[in-house]
Amino acid sequence: MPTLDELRRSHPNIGPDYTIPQHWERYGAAEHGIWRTLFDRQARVLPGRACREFLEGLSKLKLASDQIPDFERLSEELSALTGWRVVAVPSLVPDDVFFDHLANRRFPAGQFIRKPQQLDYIEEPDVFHDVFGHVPMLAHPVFADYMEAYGKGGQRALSEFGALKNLARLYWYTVEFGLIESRDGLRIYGSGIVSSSAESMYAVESPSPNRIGFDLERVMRTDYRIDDFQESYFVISSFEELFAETYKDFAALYARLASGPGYRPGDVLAADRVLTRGTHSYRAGSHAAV
Ligand code: HBI
Ligand code: FE
Repeated sequence: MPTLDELRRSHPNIGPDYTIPQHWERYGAAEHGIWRTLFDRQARVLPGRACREFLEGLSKLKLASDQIPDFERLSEELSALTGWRVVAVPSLVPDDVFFDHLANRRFPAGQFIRKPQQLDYIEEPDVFHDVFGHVPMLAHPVFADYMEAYGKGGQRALSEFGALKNLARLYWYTVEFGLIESRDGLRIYGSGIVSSSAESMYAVESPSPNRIGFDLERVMRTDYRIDDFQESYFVISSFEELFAETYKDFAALYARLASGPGYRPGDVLAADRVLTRGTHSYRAGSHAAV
């Protein structure tokens, strides 16, 4: 990740909190066109796959295909619903900066949009992943509280050895790649899935991945892969359950996690509540410590 001084060369107005002006007026037709292409593709894929709360967030915030959203106007809509705002950042920001934003109900969103040759995969979060993928769920009051609590938990985890790795896994398997068992069936709420058309189909329909009932300690012991579709998804029953399971002091949990097994992304354990066992899953055991 570049330092603040390095970023200052391309973003002279960057603040100590890594925020930059969005400069909405500087996006060109080609950039709005990439947003439109991605938005329209997801609008076809997500009905029947994304959860109701995500789709309601999109419509409550009036997110639309025609152009990249103006963060000021979006923040006005969002703050009226849950008190969250969206601020622009160049891309990834350091962990302490990221957590400080979340703890104060500000979502840092990448200002740039991917290039036409990167429609299906980018390494750093852009405005489409961050705004289309993350912001709709922030219009949901319980999820909005969960994200603030995650930020506050992150600030505490920074001072505890090893805890950040465990907490990042929670973020990965919920905020980024979470599934929910709704009354209508299995649905997506994770931003990394809803912002990807191929993974939206894969996560809900493919026989390949495991789909396992969410368990906090199990998730925190499980490595994840960043370079391919997930081998396992963890499935919550409700956002209220997710919040209740995680809104606690993690001190005792972190102490337990300092020893005991760690799991590979594809492992399936005897204790797991398995919703669907993937066709590629390992019969697993534990390997190295977390
Ligand atoms: N910065 N902009 C941005 N977006 C992220 O999702 C993000 C980040 N910095 C750190 C980070 N995520 C993670 O390492 C933490 O959730 C652990
Ligand atoms: Fe993300």
